Amino acid sequence: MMDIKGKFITLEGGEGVGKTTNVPFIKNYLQNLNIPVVVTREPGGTKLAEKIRDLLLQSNDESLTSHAEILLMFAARAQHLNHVIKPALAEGHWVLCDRFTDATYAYQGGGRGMALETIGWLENFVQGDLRPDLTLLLDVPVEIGMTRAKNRGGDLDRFESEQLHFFNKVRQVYLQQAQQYPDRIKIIKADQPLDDVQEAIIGALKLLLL
Ligand code: T5A
Repeated sequence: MMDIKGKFITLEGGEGVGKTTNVPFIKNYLQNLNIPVVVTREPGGTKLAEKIRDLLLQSNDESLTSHAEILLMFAARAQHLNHVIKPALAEGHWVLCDRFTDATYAYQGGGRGMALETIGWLENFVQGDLRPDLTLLLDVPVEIGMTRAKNRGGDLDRFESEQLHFFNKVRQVYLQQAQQYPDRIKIIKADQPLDDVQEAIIGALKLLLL
């Protein structure tokens, strides 16, 4: 069993909640405390896992089944865990990951309706007992997140093209997860000015620094 020395932080939330915006802020905050940080994302984070990301996010003529979708998510995660996350943690780096397995519960479980027990089985199979030390769940009403994501411009990916109903289920499962794991998952109210969001993020990070 690998000796884990660094801390594993994940950022979660629906579309357009501000995860990508806050990644550099968290990285700088930790680096200013002399903590070495590896920033990464899911799906993706390795060469092969980024190829899987393309398969997952692009729309294709051949529809992707929900079984294929979840297996690809965990295939990418297996690569990412073994080639990036676990080695970094073992070296004492902190890992900051934009989305992780809570996204699978929310999107494939909530959005697609896959049984949460099945996801739990895959989680144990691929991750063993590795779980994030802290998950920052940026939460905004779905309509606000979708408007922010659309206003950012560019084409919508395969998930962003889903409807309101899908994203409401995604948000509902995220909030359920937070209720189930209150020590690990901290809800950050993200429909407020960025300065206030970042103050709340620092408050949650300080829990890891005690
Ligand atoms: N997925 C992923 C699964 O289905 N299962 C899984 O297991 C995993 C890991 C990946 C997709 O894959 C799915 C979920 C996703 O659909 P992604 O690359 O993570 O996609 O991208 P998105 O979630 O689509 O992320 P977005 O880029 O849409 O949202 P972010 O990063 O949360 O939002 P961000 O930071 O780009 O901000 C959006 C806009 O809002 C503004 C920003 O400036 C930006 O313009 N903004 C604010 N505006 C006002 N007030 C604030 N406080 C603001 N904060 C940000």
